[in-house]
Amino acid sequence: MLLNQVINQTAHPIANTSYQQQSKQQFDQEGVLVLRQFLTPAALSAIVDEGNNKQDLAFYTESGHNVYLMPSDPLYPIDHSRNKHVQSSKGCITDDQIDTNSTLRTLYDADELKSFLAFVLNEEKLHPYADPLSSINLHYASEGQELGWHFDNSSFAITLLIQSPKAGGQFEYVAKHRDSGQGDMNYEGVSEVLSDGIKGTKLDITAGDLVLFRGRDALHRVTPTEGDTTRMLVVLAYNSEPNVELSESARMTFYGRLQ
Ligand SMILES: O=C(O)CCC(=O)C(=O)O
Ligand SMILES: [Fe+2]
Repeated sequence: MLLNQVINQTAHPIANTSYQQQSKQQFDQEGVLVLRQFLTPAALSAIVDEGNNKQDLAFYTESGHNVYLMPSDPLYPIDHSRNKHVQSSKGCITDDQIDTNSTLRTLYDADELKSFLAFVLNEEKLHPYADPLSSINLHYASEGQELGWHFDNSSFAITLLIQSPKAGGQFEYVAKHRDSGQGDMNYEGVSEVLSDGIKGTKLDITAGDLVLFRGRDALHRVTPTEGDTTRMLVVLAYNSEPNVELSESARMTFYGRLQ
């Protein structure tokens, strides 16, 4: 499939300067940008097919972790927001399992998309991961599976919702909930979210939407899938520097293997 058959460029003219500037301005203000119906119906349907065909290859993980995705700190109690555990469970297929001629690869590799995203993210250039697993991931959340509250390790995330469950599977976030660049942990604010004192904003997205967010500073979660339709979501992962591999510990946790 050609790029102009993959991206709905009528709604999202990513090569257009004023569209780029308007997108960047919105992203800077909100910390989140949703490009609704970014994929054409044909591209979405091809990706749904690939997702369904590959679901039995998925590696499933279930873990308890703190919101910082870091080893616990013995200086704080176990129920302090620094250490408090939340649960995450999901299945995942990795870049090496995505077809060479996949629509996802056409999208991921496209210079037009990388330039657009780099502009919005205020990065010079975007690079793929140097390891064979981490660039394109397809996540599966079947009934009861969820992602607990967390801050990502990477500074930005690009996701594409491929299939919504019948209910649940709701992405919720609290934008700009800390300033990690300044070493800010915001234990108070995290504690308020964990105790439901601060509610996350629900992002109302449907299959085919692209979402860009600053996951290192936005606290976010995905509520449990309800019903027998699996939530499918693609993560397009890039780096601001070339030749970066995802850490071995993260690869073992998420994929169960290094290559
Ligand atoms: O599934 C989503 O919508 C978000 C995924 C996410 O937060 C992550 O993979 O870190
Ligand atoms: Fe995340």
